Amino acid sequence: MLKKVDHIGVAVHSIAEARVFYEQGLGLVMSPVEDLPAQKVRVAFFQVGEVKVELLEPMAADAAVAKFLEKNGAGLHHVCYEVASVADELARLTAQGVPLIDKAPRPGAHGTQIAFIHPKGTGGVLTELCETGTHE
Ligand code: CMX
Repeated sequence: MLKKVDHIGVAVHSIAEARVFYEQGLGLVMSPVEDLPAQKVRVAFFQVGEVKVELLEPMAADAAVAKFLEKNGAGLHHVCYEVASVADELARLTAQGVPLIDKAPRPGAHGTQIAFIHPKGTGGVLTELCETGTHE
C-alpha cells in the first residue's frame, strides 16, 4: 500500500553549492549530510510539508548518480514513495513482471528500508520505495 510521496531526489554535483538556493532562495532547513557508501552517494534532505527534497551527490566516479550527472547534468533524479512494506510491494511488482533494480529491500538513508524500480518499467522515472520514510 502506498502512503504518500516521501521524497523527490535531485542529482547535484555538490551539495555545498546546491544548498545555497534551497536555504537562501527557498528558506528551507537542510538536514545533516549523510554518506551512503554502499550506494556511493551522499545525501541531504529538506522537509517541505509532508514531502522532502533529497540532494544526491556522488561519492565516486563510478556511482550511479555520477553516471546520471555525466549523461543528463544536474536535475530531477527519482521519486520515492513511502509504502507500508517494501517486501510486499516488491512481491506484487515481481508478479506483474515489472523490472526491478533491487529484488529485496536494502538499507537507505536514516535507517529506512528501500528498493528501486528500473526506469524502463516506469515510463522513464527512476522510482524508489521506502519503508518508515521518516528520513529525520
Ligand atoms: N532516471 C531515469 N532514467 C535513468 C536514471 C534516472 N535517475 N538513471 C539512469 N537512467 C536510465 C539511463 O538514461 C539509461 O537509459 P537508456 O538505456 O535509454 O540509455 C538506463 O537508465 C541505464 O542507465 P545507465 O547510465 O546505463 O546506468 P546503469 O544501467 O548502470 O544504471 C540504474 C541505471 C537506474 C540501474 C542505476 O542508476 C541505479 O541503480 N540507480 C538506483 C540507485 C541510485 O540511484 N541510488 C542513489 C539514490 C540514493 C537514495 O535515494 O537512497
